[in-house]
Amino acid sequence: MNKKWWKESVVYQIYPRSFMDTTGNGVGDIQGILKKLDYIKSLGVDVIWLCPIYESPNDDNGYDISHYRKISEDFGGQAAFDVLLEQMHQKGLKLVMDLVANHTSDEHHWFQEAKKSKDSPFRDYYIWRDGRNGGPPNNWTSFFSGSAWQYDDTTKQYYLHYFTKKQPDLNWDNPKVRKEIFDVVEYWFKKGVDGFRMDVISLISKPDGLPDTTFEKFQDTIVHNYANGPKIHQYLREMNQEVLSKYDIMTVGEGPGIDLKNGPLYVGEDRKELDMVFHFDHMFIDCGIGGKYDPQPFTLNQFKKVFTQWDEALKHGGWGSIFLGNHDFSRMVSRFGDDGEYHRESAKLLATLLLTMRGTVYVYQGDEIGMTNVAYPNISDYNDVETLNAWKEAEQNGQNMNAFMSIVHSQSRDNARTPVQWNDKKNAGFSTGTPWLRVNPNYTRINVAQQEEDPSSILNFYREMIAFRKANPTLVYGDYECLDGEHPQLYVYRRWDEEGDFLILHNFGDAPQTFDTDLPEEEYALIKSNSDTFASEKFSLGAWQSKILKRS
Ligand code: ISL
Repeated sequence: MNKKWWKESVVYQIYPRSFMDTTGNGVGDIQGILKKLDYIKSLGVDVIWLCPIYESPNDDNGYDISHYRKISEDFGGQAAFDVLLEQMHQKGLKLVMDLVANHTSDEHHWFQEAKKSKDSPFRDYYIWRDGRNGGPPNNWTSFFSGSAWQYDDTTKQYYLHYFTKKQPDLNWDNPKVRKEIFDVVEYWFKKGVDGFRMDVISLISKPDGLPDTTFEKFQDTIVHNYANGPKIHQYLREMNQEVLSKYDIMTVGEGPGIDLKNGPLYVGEDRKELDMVFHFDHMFIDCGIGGKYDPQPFTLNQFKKVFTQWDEALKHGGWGSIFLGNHDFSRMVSRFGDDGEYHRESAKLLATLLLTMRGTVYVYQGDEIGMTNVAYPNISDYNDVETLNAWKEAEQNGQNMNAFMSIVHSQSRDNARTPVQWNDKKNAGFSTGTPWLRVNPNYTRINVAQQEEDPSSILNFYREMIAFRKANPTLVYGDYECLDGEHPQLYVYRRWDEEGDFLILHNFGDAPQTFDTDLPEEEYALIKSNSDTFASEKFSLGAWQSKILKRS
């Protein structure tokens, strides 16, 4: 297996609006990140991935970019950014930016020009079609509810938008568009940026003829109509050849619709496209026919299977990304752990899982202290456009809105966007003003300051686990095998190479469990656990306990 710095890295993801506000306007900023750089460094991570900080009207909180080369003044502008990059590099931290190139904001000057007339030199930067029978050109729906087409009165055509109507999709079939984007990427590399996370990169090549979808389940429409279009690999190779290959950087493509079959095509080392992708097989695990807002129960075995199958799919010449949450999903401890009685244990269990898997590890801000989902009482407390649109649609469909509110509580992206809980003071120490999104009321209990003081906190466990992974490259590169034989509550796997042989056991539940195995218990030593107080037999686990055993 080829060794690379980005394979060994632990990445810390920052959603800047919610990280730390230094101006008192209620919105996080770059100065806030600067203030907390030593904290981030103290976790032992290597890379920071910053969600978009470019100029944007914020219809989708920065994922609608109106200027690719300008840092938003809301976040402190270019000057603050330059200081951040310099200080990060001085501290040995790398910076990965977010490239949102499937779409722009409708306020980007390309779109402003494009919509003026059918003859605009920028018209072909976007995807315009005539309507069909007095309605949109096809039956596609947006990720954020409603039609994926918006009628434009000036030129009497529709434009395509997979996300909000303020996020028109770029036309990557136009070589000028590709050139523009490659130039943007190069611009940031020249400034010293160390890589890109590429937003919905799987969607950039549109299918020939934009055919109607025939699928009932939105997930299927994504896979078959929106993602992995006919020229996707051509465009990624082109980007690699033109820009990426010239720099020592890392790339991670975000990909709805990336699955076990096509995943290796994006990241195969010999294919010269991307280094890694984020697939969503475990993130969409609870989506029903109606998608994310139609949640369905899932089993631990489904969850384990995702990790096991992806490891298998990428082990020959590819590389994975290991994450359990980000700014688009509910909090990992609320979703895959227990945010009640076993909050501490289960958050540590999930940390153990993240940091003992093969792949590059991504930790989302706040997960290192076990931040949980929030449950705002009113829909007006929510900000996320996906949530608000889903709410409107449910109302129009006559759904029971009390029941829908509990779906919002479990599914809303705002669960992950509440301000970081720094201390138990006003607004959790995030801002002296009014936070753009209300702080989770549990900040008095769950916060960084309190966990700094507690040697057995979740925070200190993350530090230990990150250091442990760094000290044991077997956990980065070594082989993986799942050994629990589809146990409904245990997840047990082996990680090994010439240097070490680890057995990692997790109990995803309250009832104590014993791993039934022929492995020789006497040859194993307990190296680490998320709890000292539970089961002492090596292959036995208390509620939400994890153990790392090493074979002699
Ligand atoms: O958030 C999702 C499910 O709730 C995903 O479907 C998400 O929309 C998809 O993974 C794409 O996400 C990315 O692009 C969006 C942006 O809103 C997300 O924040 C971003 O991560 C459009 O740019």
